[in-house]
Amino acid sequence: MADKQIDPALIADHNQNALADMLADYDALGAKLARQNVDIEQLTQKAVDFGVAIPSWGVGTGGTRFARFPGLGEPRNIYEKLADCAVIAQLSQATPTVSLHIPWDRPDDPAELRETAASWGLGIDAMNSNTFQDHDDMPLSFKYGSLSHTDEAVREQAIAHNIDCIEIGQKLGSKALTVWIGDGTNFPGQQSFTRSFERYLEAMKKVYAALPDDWRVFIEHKIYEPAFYSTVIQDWGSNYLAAKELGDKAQCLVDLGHHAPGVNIEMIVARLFQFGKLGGFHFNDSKYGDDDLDAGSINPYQLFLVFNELVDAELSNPSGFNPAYMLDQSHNVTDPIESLISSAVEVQRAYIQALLVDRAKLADYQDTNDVMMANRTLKSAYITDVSPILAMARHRAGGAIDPITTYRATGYRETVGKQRPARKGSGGGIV
Ligand code: LRH
Ligand code: MN
Ligand code: MN
Repeated sequence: MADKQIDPALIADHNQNALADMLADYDALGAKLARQNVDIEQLTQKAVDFGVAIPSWGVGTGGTRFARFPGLGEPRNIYEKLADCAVIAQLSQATPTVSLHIPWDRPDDPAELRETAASWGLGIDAMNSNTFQDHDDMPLSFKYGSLSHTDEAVREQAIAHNIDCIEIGQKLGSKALTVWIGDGTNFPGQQSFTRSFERYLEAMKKVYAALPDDWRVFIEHKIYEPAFYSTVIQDWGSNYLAAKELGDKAQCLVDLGHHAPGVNIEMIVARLFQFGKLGGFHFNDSKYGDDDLDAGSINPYQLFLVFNELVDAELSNPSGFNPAYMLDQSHNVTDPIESLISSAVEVQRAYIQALLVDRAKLADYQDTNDVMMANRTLKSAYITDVSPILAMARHRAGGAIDPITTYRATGYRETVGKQRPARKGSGGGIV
């Protein structure tokens, strides 16, 4: 039995107040769905089974690369980050795991960290390596790149760091390494596109060789930033080529904020899955670039369309379907616990809405080129308010019917505010 961060009696109290309305809404939705031959109970079970990992760095309020605005009770170490993640998990019942970033979360005693996480009912998701900044304990600088650096000694330092992340991850029970590099150039002519990619591949082969049999490595692409002219792994094309070159354990990770505005991300998802290379996601939302805003806050239709492809993929090839779902967000204008709860719920919502798509009808409309009805089929799933299903799933799993209101009532933020004095700082770091 896991320890609880929030008193279950307080959650039960709040749920009691919200229960009658929730049940009425659930029954009404159940009746409506039954008329479409959809069993609401099956959807509720899918919502109960759904999980998305919390990024450890998301519970801080570091925020932008321009400045830090420390929030009340900001976690100061990985244990405090896990405590906040446990609150999110308990209230939302949708975030069973935490994704760690090294060196930010380097544990002194991995076995103890694993136990602490488990005591709160949390598992450890993918390990994220970091060669986009210099480390105090490393002699060489990543200023001009890491895995693709011109200097072999820097590349070896970056390889060793990635292998270190795998080794820490093994002790924590993780099964995946996510590699995002900031390597690239700011000026035309600064580097050779071809030779940089060759050096990257050669280095990644060494990281790949260190992967345990049951691990995967997720390669994350990003169009630009911190490099503004060219980036070594800039899009899904380079990502796919790298993953293909490395082998079956290498797959592509899609961070929703890492594409040019207007790019059809859902189509990238379909292509990667079709060719066995869809590894996972960093869910977030954005208006302009890698804004790292809450999932579903700017373009919820895009999130739904991504899940529409995922549900389609799962139905077409269930045995080949195993993408890792993570959030990746970090900003500084909301309480991060509230934002992460909200994102988890929005990702879960998109999944349930996508399950509502009448796929047999859609395929018919597609085959007969009935464009209007094909589009309406998607839209009718998207405009269905599945909130009662999400609320019921939380309730049944021991979470909160209304997680953000319940969170506010716990006074958790005020309590940790007293226990964790604020840290001042100037740089935010590039996330
Ligand atoms: C890069 C990124 C990547 C990093 C994280 C902190 O922009 O999305 O996933 O590991 O931010
Ligand atoms: Mn990311
Ligand atoms: Mn990013």
